[in-house]
Amino acid sequence: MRKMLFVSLVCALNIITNVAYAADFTDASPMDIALYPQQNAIRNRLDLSGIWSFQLDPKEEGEVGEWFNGLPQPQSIAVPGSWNDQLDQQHNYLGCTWYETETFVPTAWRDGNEIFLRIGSAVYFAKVWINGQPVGKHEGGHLPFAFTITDKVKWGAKNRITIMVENKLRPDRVPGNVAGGALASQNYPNANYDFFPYSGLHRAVWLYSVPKAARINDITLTTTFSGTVGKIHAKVQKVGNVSAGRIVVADRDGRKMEAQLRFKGQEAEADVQVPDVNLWSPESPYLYNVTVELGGANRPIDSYQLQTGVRTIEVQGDDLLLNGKSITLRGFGKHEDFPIFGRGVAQPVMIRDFELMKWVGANSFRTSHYPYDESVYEEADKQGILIIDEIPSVGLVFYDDPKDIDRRKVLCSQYLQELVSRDKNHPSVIMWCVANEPSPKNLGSNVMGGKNDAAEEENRIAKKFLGELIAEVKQLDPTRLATFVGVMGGPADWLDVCDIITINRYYGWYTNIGNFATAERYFGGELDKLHNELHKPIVVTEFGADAIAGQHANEDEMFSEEYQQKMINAYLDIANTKPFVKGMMIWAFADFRTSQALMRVRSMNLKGVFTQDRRPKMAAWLLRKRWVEEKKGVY
Ligand code: GCB
Repeated sequence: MRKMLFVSLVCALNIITNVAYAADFTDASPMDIALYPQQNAIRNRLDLSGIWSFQLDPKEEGEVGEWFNGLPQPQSIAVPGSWNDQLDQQHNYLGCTWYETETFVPTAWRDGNEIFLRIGSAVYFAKVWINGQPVGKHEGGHLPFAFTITDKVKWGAKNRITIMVENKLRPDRVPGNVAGGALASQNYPNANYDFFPYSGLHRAVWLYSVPKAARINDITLTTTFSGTVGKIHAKVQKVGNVSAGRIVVADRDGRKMEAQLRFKGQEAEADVQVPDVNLWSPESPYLYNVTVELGGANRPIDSYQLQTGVRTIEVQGDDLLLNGKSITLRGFGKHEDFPIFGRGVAQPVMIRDFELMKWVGANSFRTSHYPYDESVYEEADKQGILIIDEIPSVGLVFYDDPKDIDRRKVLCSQYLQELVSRDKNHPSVIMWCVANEPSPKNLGSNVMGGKNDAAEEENRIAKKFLGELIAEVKQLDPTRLATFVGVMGGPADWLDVCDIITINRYYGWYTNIGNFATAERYFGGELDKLHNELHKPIVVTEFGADAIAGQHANEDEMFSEEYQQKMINAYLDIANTKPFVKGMMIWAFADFRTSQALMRVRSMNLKGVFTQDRRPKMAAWLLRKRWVEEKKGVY
């Protein structure tokens, strides 16, 4: 009896305290992540990557127990990095966890600065404390969030930073799981997506300082050209009381072009003309150095440097045009995935991936199924690789609890704002992708794309949901293309809202198994049918087959390297006969970890043309032959 009373008292306390805490946590604002932390003559940054203290909290007692004042039984963990494979026996743990580190904030930052804490990615939900005081919360992984912490910093002493992170799979989350859906018992952990639900602080955590009185808050660069003259249009948002500034563009030879910024309110716009412009393209990824300054030229109050390329991207009729010239995407869908690191930033792997993409002659990839680390986009800018940039909206359905659907919509809109805010100045990003394979309830019976299997109400909800996301992202950024990726067997008319049709197809793998002739006929037939219906260029964003590295057999035997190679070759040949196909992206670049499931031997998706440790399978050599040596057709 006494014990029961104690339990209910703890519960009551728990509820009251949670309510009190909830009131103290502000949501992160997408505006605060527009400019990546930068070290320059005025701004400072401190990377807090390293070994942090960590504690699992399966009973969720940390908030009541005030673990934000110090973890009771910490163990070590590396940040960035997923927790799942760093800890013993916790591979499948997705519940509550606590991260803690301590740091001095440099005294030199004290006067005249606003101090921010920026978290590169916390999968999936995070709450943040500084020195035991609540700072803010954020939902959704793979995108950064930042909070100002100036009034909470202790100067001349260590500051404790505490972050609670959990990754519970729920139907009102994106991504999450499907409530009671067919997949509910078919994989473990029960994610509604085909990659392992790695969890934790996956990217760097930064402290950074910016001038307090007046500072640059956001810079949006857009580019066009006419003949040999390029134009860089800058829209600058600031905070504080300063009325002038400037933008300076420098080319590789040090030639400088400049325009003044005259603020009306907190915004200014300016055009910089670039004579004899070097356009940015995969063949020549020419980058200009851009400096934006506030205040007088001799003693700027704030300054920010970035790089941009002058390029345009558009769809005209059946064509995809980069700088007004037809371009075909040759590339991959990828994942951020590596043994032990999980989904944590692994920069040597990232550099290796760019080397291998160049080695096979690829010019593009999709950030399936979530935005990648910022360093990936910087590298793509430098190396001339085109990116389809996707938010983490995989596994969407439109037939379950309307409250969950509404919540998913709010989250997708938030992700789009954060994504565009973060990535809008990268020339490599040519397309925003608002979802991967949103699916009707009765997916599957419709392989040739004819019959529409979604119920009328479901259709209405799905089209509104997807149409609004496309409209939102186009409003945030009218200079790039917008799409979502269509699932095999899904309703073709949902795709109508996209600027360009992007589809995933698996004839010869999930259907027509082993029967190449039928698979090829269906694939070619469906491409024609979609084109006749939608009259837009098509990019096949996924196609492929699992191959166990080292497994050799006849070409018609699944899971062999020969089967994978033959299938990829056949798809590329078919696409070559269809001028409206403007891209072929193989699924996947490298093998990657998934939840446990019957179709996932070793808990891996083996559709990589490279193994998880980046060794080429036969299919990689095929691509190199086609794309680098023979340049067969466009593929
Ligand atoms: C798909 C999904 C991708 C999966 C892939 C597969 O359509 O977009 O996430 O991994 O199929 O291999 O089944």
